[in-house]
Amino acid sequence: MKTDSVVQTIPLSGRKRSLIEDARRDRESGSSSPGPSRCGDSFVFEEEKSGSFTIEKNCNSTFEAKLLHLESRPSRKSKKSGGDDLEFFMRCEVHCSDTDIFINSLKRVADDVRIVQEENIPWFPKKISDLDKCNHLITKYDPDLDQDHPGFSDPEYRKRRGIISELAFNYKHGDPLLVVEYTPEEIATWEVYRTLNGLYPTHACRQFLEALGQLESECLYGEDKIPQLGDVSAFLKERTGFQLRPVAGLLSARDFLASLAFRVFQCTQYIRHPSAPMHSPEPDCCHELLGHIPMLADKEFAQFSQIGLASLGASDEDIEKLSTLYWFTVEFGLCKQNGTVKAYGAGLLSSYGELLYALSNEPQYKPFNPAETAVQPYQDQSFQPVYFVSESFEDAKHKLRQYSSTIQKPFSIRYDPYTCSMEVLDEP
Ligand code: HBI
Ligand code: NLE
Ligand code: FE
Repeated sequence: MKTDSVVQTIPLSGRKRSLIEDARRDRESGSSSPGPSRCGDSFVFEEEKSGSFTIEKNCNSTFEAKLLHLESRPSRKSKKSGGDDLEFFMRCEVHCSDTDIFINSLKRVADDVRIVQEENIPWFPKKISDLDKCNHLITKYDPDLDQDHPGFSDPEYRKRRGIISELAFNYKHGDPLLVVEYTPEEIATWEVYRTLNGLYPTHACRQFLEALGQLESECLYGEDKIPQLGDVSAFLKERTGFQLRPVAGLLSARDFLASLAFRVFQCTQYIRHPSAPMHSPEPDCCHELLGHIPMLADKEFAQFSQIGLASLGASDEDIEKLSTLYWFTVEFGLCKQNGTVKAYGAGLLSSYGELLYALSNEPQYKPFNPAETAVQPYQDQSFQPVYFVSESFEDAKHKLRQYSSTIQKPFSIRYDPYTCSMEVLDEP
């Protein structure tokens, strides 16, 4: 049977309201008396069995609607006016040929009926294990496919990448993060850490320096070994609740942003090619460990993951804008601190070349303003032509939050940290 899923908002008042309230109370207490309850002459609402009901149309033909969810809340209008009207949210499944008659039937008993066709909302993960389905890779700057990748003509490097990618492909939520035994050549590439460390005191923001100090004093970071994802994930979990999962490369922006909503950071485990240690257009473990991890240990910065919540179920257009915002903040953001400009973007903090460039007087600076930043064209193969400077780190967070709240969606979402799942509230 082809069905439409329909969500209704029904601000009801007076006698009409008690109709559905009674029906629900009966169902909850299990004392539902079978048989139609009558309201006026034209509408019969029969509680048939839990989870489904029958509406009689024109008094002689009936159709079925499956009631998936019923919830009442004080109506927004009456909250303002001091009244006591309720809004009802119903999620129903009805046969597509019955949708119109079903809606018309409801309109006869409700002051107002608004409808959301659920098919228009892109799928999104509702619980943390759903992230196992968020693994759509984009094949950009791939050592197997892109001739410009420094690893393209290095079969050893490609083979190694393949092995490490397998770990990510096989990973399921809850699995332990596997240790990678890095080779001496890979550990030699980790030299970027020592080089960057020379720039951080003058170029990185305060929050970054604090977290890096902790990572070093807990012996998680050092010059002679590449940190392991499992250890780093445990460190973050204690501080901000963030955890890592391995990823084989660049994910689609939708999948990448969605995981942030669950405070899960998708983290690559392979390392860049030794021939280009100072800048890589793609993420690698140097970028994640040096750029992202220290920032994710900061409580306020972790709240930036709000951008992930905003992305759930958003349109492709909004995903593109959120992804651009992410790009110019989390990846390439600058902020003012004590009268000077510092870097907080991970793409800067993991690239010696771009960190120097971004804080030289060469590039153009613009003040961070989400509506403008969201449509700024960006460069993902080389240095950015423009960087956005926030008044302060806190200011960027507030502006981003404000922007996220303007994204139109027919529902709102709350993250329940106890169950690591999304509560979706219909809001037509
Ligand atoms: N995937 N693994 C990975 N890492 C990223 O930083 C990343 C991504 N996919 C998309 C993406 N970043 C950008 O589109 C962000 O702007 C969202
Ligand atoms: N350009 C960064 C680096 O070299 O570390 C990586 C950016 C990934 C988006
Ligand atoms: Fe990144």
